[in-house]
Amino acid sequence: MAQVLPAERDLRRIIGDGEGLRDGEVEGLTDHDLIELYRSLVLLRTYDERSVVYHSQGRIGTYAIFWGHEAMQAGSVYALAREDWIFPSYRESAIGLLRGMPVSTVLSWWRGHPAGWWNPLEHNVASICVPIATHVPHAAGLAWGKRLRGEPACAIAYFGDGATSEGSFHEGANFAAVMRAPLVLFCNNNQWAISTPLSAQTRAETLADKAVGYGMPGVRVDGGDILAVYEATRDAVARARAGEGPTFIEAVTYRAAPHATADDPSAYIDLARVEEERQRECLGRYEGYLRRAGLLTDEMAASVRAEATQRMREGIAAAEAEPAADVALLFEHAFVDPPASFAADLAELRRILAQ
Ligand SMILES: Cc1ncc(C[n+]2csc(CCOP(=O)(O)OP(=O)(O)O)c2C)c(N)n1
Ligand SMILES: [Mg+2]
Repeated sequence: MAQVLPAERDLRRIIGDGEGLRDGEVEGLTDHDLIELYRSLVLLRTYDERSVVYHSQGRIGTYAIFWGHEAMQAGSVYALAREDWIFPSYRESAIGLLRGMPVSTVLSWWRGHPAGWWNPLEHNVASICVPIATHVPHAAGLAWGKRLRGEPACAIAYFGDGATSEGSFHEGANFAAVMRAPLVLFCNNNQWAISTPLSAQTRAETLADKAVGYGMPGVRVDGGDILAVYEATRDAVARARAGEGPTFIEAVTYRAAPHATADDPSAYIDLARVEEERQRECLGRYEGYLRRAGLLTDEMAASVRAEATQRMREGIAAAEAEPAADVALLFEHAFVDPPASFAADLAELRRILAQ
């Protein structure tokens, strides 16, 4: 039966600190892989920073910032195969970019425009889930379906520390374990659920301990270490493909940005602690690792960043070029046989909007 061994309570880590703590290596990763991981990290960081600017310019709506969470997203996605399914929460809104989704699609989602809806089959990326943890049973069901069909694909569901207190998390995790569904439960433990700290969320010593109750392995990893995240996810995916069922990964970090653009954390957070975390952010740590390994120069870093910025510029321009959606959309797709009143309601709405 699964147990969280005391040794597993320590955070898995690969990246050193450039001083006393030595850099490790991940077996099987080539220099090319290390640079691809870097590109993903920069793309997500650039997406996030630009989105905060676009929000302040009134070009996108309320936005859930993921600054400092990029290593968890880029590292874990790199461990997946193209046929594996990704179930994101709002915190991973741009994760589809790592599967080739256009920037304009994700920005359109944050603009509340239908161009932001995508067909999940196109990239094997499910819709962005906002109701906390409700996608965990969906991911478990899809993974179980893959197993029943004898297909090798697995699924990964992303959620936060707060989500582990939700009924849907429990249902999904238990179901996946009982059915030995090929699922990776990826918890971004940023230690806050808006203003609720982890200490008020659970009495468990670690979130990974919860895995024991479901009979699955629980692993704790440094969420700011892209290589450790990659390795932990690769192990979990290998278990899933081998028919051994789900794994719970607790990636530990600290939320160093507001929950969203509508939040003011100064009302509840220790800003000195936030500043400390910002100094340890994941992109800088990985750049340090690559530089120490002789794989990254200033010119390369600047060109990867410029390429990502250019993609964002083109993405926002394309999103803003979308014609406004027709209001008929409000009435469509709700009923197979729409009530007769809909036609009159739509006519009324058009009349008001035309005024
Ligand atoms: C079912 C449900 N309840 C409440 C909310 C409101 N809400 C939005 S984000 C959030 C906090 C979630 O925290 P966590 O799971 O730690 O994820 P994080 O935002 O830190 O990534 C809450 C309670 C919601 N979206 N869905
Ligand atoms: Mg959280």
